[in-house]
Amino acid sequence: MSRNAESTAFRSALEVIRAVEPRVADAIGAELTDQRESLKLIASENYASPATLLAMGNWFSDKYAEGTVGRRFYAGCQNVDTVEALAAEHARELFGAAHAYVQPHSGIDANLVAFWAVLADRVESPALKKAQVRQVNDLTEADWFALRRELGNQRMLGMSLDAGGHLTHGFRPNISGKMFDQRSYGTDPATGLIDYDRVAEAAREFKPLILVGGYSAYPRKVNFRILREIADSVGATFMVDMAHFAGLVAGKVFTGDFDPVPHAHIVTTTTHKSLRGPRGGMVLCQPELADQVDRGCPMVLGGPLPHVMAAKAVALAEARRPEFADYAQRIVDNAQALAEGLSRRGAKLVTGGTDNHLVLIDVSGYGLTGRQAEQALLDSGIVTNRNSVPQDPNGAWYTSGIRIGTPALTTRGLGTAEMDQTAELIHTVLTQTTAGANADGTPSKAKYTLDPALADKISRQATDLLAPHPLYPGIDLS
Ligand code: DSN
Repeated sequence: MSRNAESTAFRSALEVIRAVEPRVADAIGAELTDQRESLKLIASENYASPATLLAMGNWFSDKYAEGTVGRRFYAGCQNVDTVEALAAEHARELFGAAHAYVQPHSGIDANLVAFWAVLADRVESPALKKAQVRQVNDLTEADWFALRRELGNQRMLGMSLDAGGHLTHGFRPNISGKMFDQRSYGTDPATGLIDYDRVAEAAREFKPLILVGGYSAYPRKVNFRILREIADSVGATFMVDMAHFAGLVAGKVFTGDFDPVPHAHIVTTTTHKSLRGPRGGMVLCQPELADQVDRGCPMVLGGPLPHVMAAKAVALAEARRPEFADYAQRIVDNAQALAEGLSRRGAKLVTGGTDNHLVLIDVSGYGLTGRQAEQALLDSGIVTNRNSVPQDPNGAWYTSGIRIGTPALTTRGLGTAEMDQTAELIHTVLTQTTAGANADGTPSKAKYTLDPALADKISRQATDLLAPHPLYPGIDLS
């Protein structure tokens, strides 16, 4: 692709936008500058290709397409059918999945579709059957009570939020914790690792309808074969949320016991994290759940986003290329180099290291909360996010951890030597930041002191580190 074509496409788009609302065009331009200049270490972010971005900016956005390919509630969906079928085909081929549903707008939406599908498939209910065949108007008062009871009393066992699970894996205040009677499994306090015997014990006691595997902040591989055996031993449906590590599955870095697709009944993901596609979600499943999954819209989701499905098709086609496997391996090599560099300098890491794309620093070792560390790093041009660590004494708002990940910097082309330099920058900021105090002298969980001259110096060093690896080198908006 000629660089000229990319520049022309984005420049022209901004010119058209600027003619209507120049402040939006300016903000889009400013976002590119910010992304180019910051050391982006947010483990769940990435940079989609220009082709993926452009596939979203068009008239597919204007089309309603409730239903699925060939079975729509609106006329004129032939072109939406083309892109949805292509995205699903690429997803099936890439992951070796029996069925792919590419409509979810986000990872949370994908999880809700999965919960719906499992409930609809597993919960025997005449009332539910009526609801599914769209005889909702025929439901009696007694049917409605039955529906609520039958759908509302099911159990979910997932990884706890502070151990690295996601909000939607049964965190009590989340919708998943309201839909299901929930229990969570954590990690071994000594090693920080999942203790599969404890998961099996919890499953035997609790007898969940759904066992959820997967995480947002666990820096290790998960053995999905063992989790499936646990699910089978109690008759649970095994669901995996692979949103964070889908790129590592796609790139065949996680294979065998560590690839969830052959082991789980149903797998959900986002498409924009390590998979490097557009912002969105997706569900892969075994054939027996396919019909229910395909009812995601309109049973759970609003109208699909055809422009995003077009971009999913483009990104998934990219992920099927051999170079994506190389990219996925480099993500992990970089994360391990970053972990090693931090550890060598004295940082305390949850589980002591990583074998995926993310590293979790326990910043209590620096005398800071996650919030103080996140802000001090941001002042220094390093973008991360605070995150709970297992058994976190500071809760989910202030936290005691910083989660960092390598998918974005790896896309820019940074390698292991630069990860060591990144570790040095992070360690310097965290050692030079001191926790502040409240007006009454008590320790503050938010205030901190960092010499602005040092923050500026680190920021310049971060920019220097990025300079040889320009973001979107083919796009010149000047
Ligand atoms: N927000 C995503 C993350 O940062 O991990 C999960 O939903």
